[in-house]
Amino acid sequence: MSKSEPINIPTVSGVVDIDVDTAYTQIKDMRIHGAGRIARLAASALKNFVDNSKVSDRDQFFKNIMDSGEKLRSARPTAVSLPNGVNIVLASTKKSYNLGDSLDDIKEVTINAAEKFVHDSLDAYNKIGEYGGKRIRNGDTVITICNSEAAISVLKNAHDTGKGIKIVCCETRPLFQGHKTAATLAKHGCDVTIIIDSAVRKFIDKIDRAVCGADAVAVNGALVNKIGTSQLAAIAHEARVKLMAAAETYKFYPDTMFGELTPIEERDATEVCSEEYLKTYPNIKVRNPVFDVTPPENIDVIVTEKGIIPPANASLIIKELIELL
Ligand code: RI2
Repeated sequence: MSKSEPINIPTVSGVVDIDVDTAYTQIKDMRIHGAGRIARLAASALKNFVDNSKVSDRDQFFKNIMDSGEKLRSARPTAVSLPNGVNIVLASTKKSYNLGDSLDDIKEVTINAAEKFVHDSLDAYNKIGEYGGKRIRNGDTVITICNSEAAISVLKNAHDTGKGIKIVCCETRPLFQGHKTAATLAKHGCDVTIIIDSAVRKFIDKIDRAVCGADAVAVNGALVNKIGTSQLAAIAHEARVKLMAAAETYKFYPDTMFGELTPIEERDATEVCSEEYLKTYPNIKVRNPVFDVTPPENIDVIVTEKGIIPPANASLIIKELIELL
């Protein structure tokens, strides 16, 4: 993906027919990206695994599907939606297996759990859009970063309810996912302007609200999202512009309650500089972290499908999530 490639606008898809290895590769190579999309793809791959399994021994089936879950979880390290999605589906599988259910019953339970996860994930966008959209005022100019379907849902809702908003999209180097967001919103009829990431402070006095997505929310309410989000949040905070993070509840990170930190993915140098440039200057080092951490004091609210919470209440969502897993 580069700024010169045609823009492939991502869609909010339901259950798709994809095997575990292909889903793993597509997520790892970012051919499918976005925290919600990769979680749904992983759930779809687990359903596909069940549909195509020829194994007749229930213990062997259980081992194989757990291994598939492990593989899918490892495709990308930061977006906690991926392990949460896999774990939510496999929690049903485990429960059924431990109850001594037949192989057919374990399979049915797993398929139902995968379909439910995808359905609930898509449903969450509507609720997040509705709740978040209410916090956007008539005539607001709203800035966003990267390509978050949850944030886009908020922006579409505000547009559709006739608030006459204007939207500014940070282009989001190095993969320019902001161009996708701009294209999606422009196709929806919104007034959209793209700016380069380093122009945020220059334009902040024209901005009324900021809205972004989430790859992970920690127990202290800190937000892990696309690189540049913490910079946007700091600039917004300085200018007294409120930042709303849009995050389905499966993007909250249970392990942070027990002391773990969110690992930050670092990707290849060729996403930042061309191969030719890197070959010409082999002594130049390139760093390419994909996410950063926004402290809770720079976040106004987090909008989830269960309602809007202040960052300080993240632990309540995490406690509920732990009960599901
Ligand atoms: P939705 C993306 O990561 C962005 O950081 C975005 O804000 C987040 O996932 C959430 O996206 P990447 O996969 O789930 O593009 O709201 O690296 O679509």
